[in-house]
Amino acid sequence: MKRRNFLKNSTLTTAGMLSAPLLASCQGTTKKTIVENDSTKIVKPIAICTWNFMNATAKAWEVLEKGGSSLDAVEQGVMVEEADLNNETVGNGGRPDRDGRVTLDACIMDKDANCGAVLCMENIAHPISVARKVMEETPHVMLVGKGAEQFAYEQGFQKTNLLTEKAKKDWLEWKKNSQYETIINIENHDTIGMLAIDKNGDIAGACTTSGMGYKMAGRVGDSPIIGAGLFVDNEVGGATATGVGEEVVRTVGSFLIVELMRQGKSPQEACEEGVRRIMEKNKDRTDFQIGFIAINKKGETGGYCIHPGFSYRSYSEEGHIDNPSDSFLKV
Ligand code: SD4
Repeated sequence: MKRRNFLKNSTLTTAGMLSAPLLASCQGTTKKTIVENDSTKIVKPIAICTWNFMNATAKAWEVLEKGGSSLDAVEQGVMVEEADLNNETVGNGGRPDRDGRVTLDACIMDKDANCGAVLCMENIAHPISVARKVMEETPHVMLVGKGAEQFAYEQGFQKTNLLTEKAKKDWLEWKKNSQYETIINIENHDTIGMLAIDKNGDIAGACTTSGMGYKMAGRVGDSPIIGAGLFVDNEVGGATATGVGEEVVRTVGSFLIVELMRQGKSPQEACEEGVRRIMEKNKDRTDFQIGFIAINKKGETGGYCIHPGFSYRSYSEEGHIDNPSDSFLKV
């Protein structure tokens, strides 16, 4: 039974046990609340994404403006970055692992808490669309590696060489020292996580990445993990992350932020608390970046990060805006 129906039915059952006068007053209140909620329901279509990916939010807004769903908006929005060969942290053109293989991670989540993800998948240019197919065409949430790739071919996706000449050259250069450090570009374009609200007030989210450059073979971060790199609850809001995935996984960051919003925090306050929790577990460490963004049902947004330099893009009727994010560390 859908949760709403369950709540509705349990309200009716409870009402059956109440005395007539009390029932009358309860019904009156309930009805009024419903009417008030309906008449004051604020629907603010908006798309936001990690970093200043303006082409991605422009695409998402194009979908929303035409009345499209938040799910289509986030998928098509992040696809822009997956296709951009100059973006070295997402999709085609992403940096390979230490063995020279480009392995991609992505996940997507809709208004009904349906979700799909692909992890460590090679040779497919749009992992977000494969993640959506996992969500819509299989009984599963996650497909990994060869299985994800095979599923993608079965769904009609084409095999694509994702290692560009530039990425290959940089990797060969890196191999000279093969220093394994989880270096995240603090101020450069990075993983894209996107959240959107459509004209019905429904929220969806998507997150896609090539992960850490020169990572160990098989390494997967937070980005395709529902609850870590992305979480949406259509009754509350959504959150998504960029940065050192291991730290986001340890605190189940995006889920935490949505739960904090459920408890009454604004998206901004929730993102700040999310970063604080991570820093509490890393008292002696400042050598990594994480940025969270969040949106609530009213279309209010927030973003917060560890190091200065992170921002998030938003596109709504209020405009197409780059929102510099405040940071835990000030320099
Ligand atoms: C990861 N969160 O794989 C990603 C990294 C990231 O581009 O944001 N990088 O851990």
